[in-house]
Amino acid sequence: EGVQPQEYTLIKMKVNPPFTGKLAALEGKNVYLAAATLRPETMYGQTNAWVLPDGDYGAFEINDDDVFVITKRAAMNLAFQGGSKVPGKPNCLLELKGKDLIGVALSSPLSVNPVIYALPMLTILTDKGTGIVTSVPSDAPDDYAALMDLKNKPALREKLGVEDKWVLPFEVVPIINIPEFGDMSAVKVCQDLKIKSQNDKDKLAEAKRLTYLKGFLEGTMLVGEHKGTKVQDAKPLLRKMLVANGQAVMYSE
Ligand code: A2H
Repeated sequence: EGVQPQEYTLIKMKVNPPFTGKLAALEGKNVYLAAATLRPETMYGQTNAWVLPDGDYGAFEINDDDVFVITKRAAMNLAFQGGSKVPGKPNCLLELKGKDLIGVALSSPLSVNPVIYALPMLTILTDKGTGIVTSVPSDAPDDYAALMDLKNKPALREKLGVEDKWVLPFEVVPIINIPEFGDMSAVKVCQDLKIKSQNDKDKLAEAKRLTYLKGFLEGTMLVGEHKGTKVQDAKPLLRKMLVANGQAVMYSE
């Protein structure tokens, strides 16, 4: 972890009923996969959520209404930031593996896709954020590479227990223009660098380096209520709106 605290927005991706498998124990509760993002203004382009299949997660009581599925480590941090009934003491209702979450249907704030699914990503770190990542393949090279892995490799879908209908209907959504990279910067940079999979670590780091700062400084919103405004202006407004509407909470570590 860095020296400076990182401020994330936790996006509340609501689990849609019916609750099946292990999640059945949570039936009747407001359960969310809480995804840590630095880019709340990109939420229009969500196509899925990412979980680590072998990762350890829990369903934690955040307050009287909400249950968040996150890592234990994140629940502990959140419990010191107002995200628990008893300060500093997270209450785990149910332990889960990432595998238990694959295929769960979600409604996520701002997404142009009304229903998206939790899918496996093998490069998720369990010591960063919540261990849940929301996927915006238009603007995040990691997300684009991992989505293409699942779309283009039926054997990988089979191995990871991913059904076609959770992946194949979802197209990359143009949401931000960056003059140098067009309307889907992650797609362009992944293609330019010939990134072949989510495991192309060095190339993905380079892709992120190329797009990240430019997106913030030179990006313009193509969609939503701040269409036409700069990313750097839209970002704080959308973050504030999501938090005020109860669709997100702030989290730092
Ligand atoms: B970002 P930083 Cl559109 N493991 O959100 C791996 N990656 C994780 C993670 C974890 N445990 N937790 C969060 N992340 C991702 C959106 C996005 C992000 C866009 C573009 C770039 C981007 C949609 N995915 O991040 O190391 C999340 O993906 C580029 C770095 O703390 C989060 O923001 O800087 C970002 O990494 C946080 O990474």
